[in-house]
Amino acid sequence: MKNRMTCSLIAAGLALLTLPAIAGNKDETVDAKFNKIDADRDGKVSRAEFEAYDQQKFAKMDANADGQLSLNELSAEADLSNRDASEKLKALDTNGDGKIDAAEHKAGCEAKFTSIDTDGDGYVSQTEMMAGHKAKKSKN
Ligand SMILES: [Ca+2]
Ligand SMILES: [Ca+2]
Ligand SMILES: [Ca+2]
Repeated sequence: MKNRMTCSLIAAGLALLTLPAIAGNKDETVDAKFNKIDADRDGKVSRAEFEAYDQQKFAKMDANADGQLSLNELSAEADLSNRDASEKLKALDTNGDGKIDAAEHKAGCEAKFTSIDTDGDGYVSQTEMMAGHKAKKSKN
């Protein structure tokens, strides 16, 4: 798994976006989350499903509906420590304005999908999601 370090780090940072309440919990949560994302229930998460879920997440986190996620919105909704939230913000805020806009969020989501889809078949299986989750946890 060491050669997956880079992927894991990316996944770790980005996974926080769609793992709002997952800190310190167990695999059932990944299960539940997977089922939520897998809208057509075919047992795998397509990129479209993943992005749809992420967009919902974004809208939900964007408390003041300005189309951007501030550090406060990130830490509030994602239930992150301030440090984690600011790390995530730094990772996704590619234009450096201190907020995550929809495009940045989507880019992060795509990168995350790619990093989690370790066999590159264009779908995230439950196993892959679990592995991504573990990678995140081992970082924390
Ligand atoms: Ca599916
Ligand atoms: Ca930005
Ligand atoms: Ca896959």
